[in-house]
Amino acid sequence: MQDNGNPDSHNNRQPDTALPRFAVVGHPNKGKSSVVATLSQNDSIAIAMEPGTTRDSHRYPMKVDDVTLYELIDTPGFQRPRKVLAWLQGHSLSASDRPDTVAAFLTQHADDPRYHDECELLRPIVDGAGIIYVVDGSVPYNREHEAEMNILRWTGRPSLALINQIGSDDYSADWEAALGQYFQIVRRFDAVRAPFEKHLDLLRSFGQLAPAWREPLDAALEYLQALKFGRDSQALEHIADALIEMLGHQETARLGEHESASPLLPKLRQRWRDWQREREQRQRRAVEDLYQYRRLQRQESDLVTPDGGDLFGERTRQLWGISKTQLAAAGFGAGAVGGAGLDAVTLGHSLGTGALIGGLIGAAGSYYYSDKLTRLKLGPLSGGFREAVYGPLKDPQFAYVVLGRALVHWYEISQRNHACRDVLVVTEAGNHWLEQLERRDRNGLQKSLQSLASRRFDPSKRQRLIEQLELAQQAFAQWQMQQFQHRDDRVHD
Ligand SMILES: Nc1nc2c(ncn2[C@@H]2O[C@H](COP(=O)(O)OP(=O)(O)OP(=O)(O)O)[C@@H](O)[C@H]2O)c(=O)[nH]1
Ligand SMILES: [Mg+2]
Repeated sequence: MQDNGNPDSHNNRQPDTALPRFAVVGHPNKGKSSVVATLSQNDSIAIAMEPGTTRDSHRYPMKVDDVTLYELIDTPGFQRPRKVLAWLQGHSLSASDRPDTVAAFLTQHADDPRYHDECELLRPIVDGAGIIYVVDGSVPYNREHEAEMNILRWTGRPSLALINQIGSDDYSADWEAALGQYFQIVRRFDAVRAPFEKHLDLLRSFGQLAPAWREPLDAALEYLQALKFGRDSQALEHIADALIEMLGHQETARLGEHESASPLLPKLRQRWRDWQREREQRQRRAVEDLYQYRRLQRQESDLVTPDGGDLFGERTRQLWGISKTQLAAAGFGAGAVGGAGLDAVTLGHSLGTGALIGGLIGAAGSYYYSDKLTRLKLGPLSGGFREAVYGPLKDPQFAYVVLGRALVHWYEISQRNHACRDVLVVTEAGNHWLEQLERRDRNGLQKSLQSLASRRFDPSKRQRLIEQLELAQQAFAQWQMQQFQHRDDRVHD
């Protein structure tokens, strides 16, 4: 699997001319480290509001299966560009010696603390890296940047400019006009929010910069696409295993012959819920590891919903459970709603399984995860004790809550960029994601989920469950895209 490892000092590297290498440079605090974090898929890189966060250059390889696809070099920002340019101009005789003059500048100023940052950022370029120049398109263009752009042009290295968008104002057209005069390619790229397809587009652009990089970058594109596909499907395995364990889980305790069972019930229920919460966390960590989020756990321990996001919260049920109306809208079948009493819904008939699936789906909150659905079961007396068993929970809402929360977490993680430091937030939805599933697939999923809670899980069914979850995953991603579209439309109205 991928191993980004720790950054190494570029001084230790063996030159490898075929490996595409890019030094990400620019003014302080314009998102250079964010670009590096996103493109090297490494969330351990320091990103901060304060200028001067990055003090030394570091290499960050993008590796898949021990193959380094390309390398990003994070650098400090320019500090004295005008002075450096003046020095270069004073030491150059003609345009043909400009790259050598930049190299001479480095040799002469290697130990000069005034030019520490310029030496750090120029050295990898002189050593053969391409240039990614990052500017902030949300602030007006100013001439201060021209000294920086001139110095970069003097290196003679392949170069590309990225217009990053840190704030909400948009001056990118002015930037484009200016940057176009200095750089071979100019692209807009939001380091924090650009979707994965944009990362791939950017790699394609890099391939245009130097013929020697085209082939390795085409290969990199294929690797990255395969990596994403592989991660999405491994995430499903983690979700399937969590569902199997969570829906089938039981807590047990021993009960003396004359002991009353009633005090045991709240105790076992608490234990059961704690176990479920812990198991869900484990599943989330597994998915985060898969996508190389190593720091997320500490910074953002949980998905945030208005009620704090607890697995057993009322709000959680409303978000991810299925209501009667949604069931009807989703076409679980005529007769799925009503007919079995005021709040009770019998799904068995409409799904053609012949089994009672629903119980009390969509019922008032009091029925949700209630003892009406999960009582304490007592085993036979043996040696003066009985076994008291709590679980599995028969409420079918629970399966949809667990699945919905797992899918939204997966979606947020799989879409996230490694530069993002925001808290994960779950958005509310008007309709239900299940509506995106074909009716046949919805029923198949329902059957599988039901079997998880009703008896010991037959391991030969795991593969089938994963196939159903794959459809659910696609439906969920489609639904999320529609939600975003819907929200964007509202913002622009
Ligand atoms: N909204 C938004 N914020 C960004 C983006 N890129 C950077 N930022 C924010 O801008 C600040 C600076 O980002 P860094 O990536 O640390 O910038 P830098 O150029 O490496 O900064 P120095 O190392 O200090 O020179 C951070 O607070 C980032 O979260 C972006 O694309 N969108
Ligand atoms: Mg930085």
